[in-house]
Amino acid sequence: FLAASATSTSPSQAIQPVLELPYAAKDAKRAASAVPFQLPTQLISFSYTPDRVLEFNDSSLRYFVDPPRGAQLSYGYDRWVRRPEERGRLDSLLKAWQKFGTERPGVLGEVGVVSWRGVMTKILTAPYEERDDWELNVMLVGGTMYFEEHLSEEKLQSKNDVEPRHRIQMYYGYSFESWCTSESPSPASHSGNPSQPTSDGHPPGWGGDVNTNVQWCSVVKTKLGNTRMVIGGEVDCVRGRYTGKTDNFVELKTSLTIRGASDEARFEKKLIKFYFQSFLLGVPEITVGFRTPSGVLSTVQSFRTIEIPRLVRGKPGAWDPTLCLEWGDRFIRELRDAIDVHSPPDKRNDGNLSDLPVWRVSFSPKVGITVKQLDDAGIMDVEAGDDEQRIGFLPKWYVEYALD
Ligand code: 0WD
Ligand code: CA
Repeated sequence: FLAASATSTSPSQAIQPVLELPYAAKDAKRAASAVPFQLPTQLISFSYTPDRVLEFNDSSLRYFVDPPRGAQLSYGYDRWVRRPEERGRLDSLLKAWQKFGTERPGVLGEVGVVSWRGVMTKILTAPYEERDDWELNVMLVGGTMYFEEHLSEEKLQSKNDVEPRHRIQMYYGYSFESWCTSESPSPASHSGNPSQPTSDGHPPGWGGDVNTNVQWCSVVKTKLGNTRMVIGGEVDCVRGRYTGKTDNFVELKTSLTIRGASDEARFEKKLIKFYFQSFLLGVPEITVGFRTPSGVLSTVQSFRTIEIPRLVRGKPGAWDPTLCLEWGDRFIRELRDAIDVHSPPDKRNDGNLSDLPVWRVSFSPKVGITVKQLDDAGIMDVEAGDDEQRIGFLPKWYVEYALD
């Protein structure tokens, strides 16, 4: 372990590190001991409506259709209804988890981690992350750790003020989702001449204008090593009929057309994120739309999620998923132990509700992770930002329910 240094970037966050996990050396020559990961199964699903209202139904679920080659991914850009960036609160996942627990009490046993899938993806891919740092807020309530992504004010700001060039690239991804999906399950593909408008005034194959408020989310249970986890995430569409299982879920991605060896290596590096993002929710298929720099869809290729590690093995951009699982398992166990040891005994689990400790995990690429307990100012910062009454970052209603 690195020597403990108590210097903090923001005076309001810090007490002192309670845990420092150095970067998992990816060139380690040891045989990675396989940490098992249980196939995820869906517990419950929900939808966000165009007005960003959460509903426990599948109204926002979309169905895969083959997109027209040559489709223009900038189509509809000026009509994009864009959801403002917000803090990655757990509230809707907790509502779903509570609903499941109320309807089917006691089926799951002790759950070690509750998190959005995007956060778990960041944790597992950390050993290979070379550029982006990230932070989490963590609370331990009744034996379960809750993870929330922490975005500083500057990070939130910069996510909202993206450059036009970057903004249109983000839109290409959402537009591809529209070209690839339909509101109803239908065997017909989006065929026809993409330059010829249909009766609704849109080119054939267009699945409807983009509104990023709309999402369909699946909540699954799984297990990493000995830790049972409940993970929620957005699912782009299903192939064929929806059965309530994850086995025909499809993740949609766009990427620049590969033109040479260095493009290929870059794509293979990117596949680690595609892989873990889908793997964590049990999504078996990733369909990638390759596009020109100006946003014309050139080719479409589907990958079977479980085959991706074999595809990159031995290549220039190679990565090893067993190392990530091992790192993730170690991260979870050591974080939990550190929190346990440093929580005042009277505030563990059934202690004073309003006073639960909140922990800040900070990850720096190529360095590793530090964990600190937030001081009062840090906790106030985490609690603020909306009208919900909170204990740390968790809604008060949820903490009361969880400890009941
Ligand atoms: O706003 C935030 N900072 C966060 C939002 C942080 C963490 C979670 N969330 C929300 C998500 O919007 C969603 O409602 O939690 C829910 C589940 O997210 P997830 O599935 O865990 O998120 P992730 O795996 O990171 O992303 C999945 C998809 C993305 O697809 P691509 O193919 O680009 O990976 O969710 C979408 C996006 O389509 N997405 C967003 N869309 C609009 N605004 C955002 C966002 N901030 N984040 C993810
Ligand atoms: Ca996607």
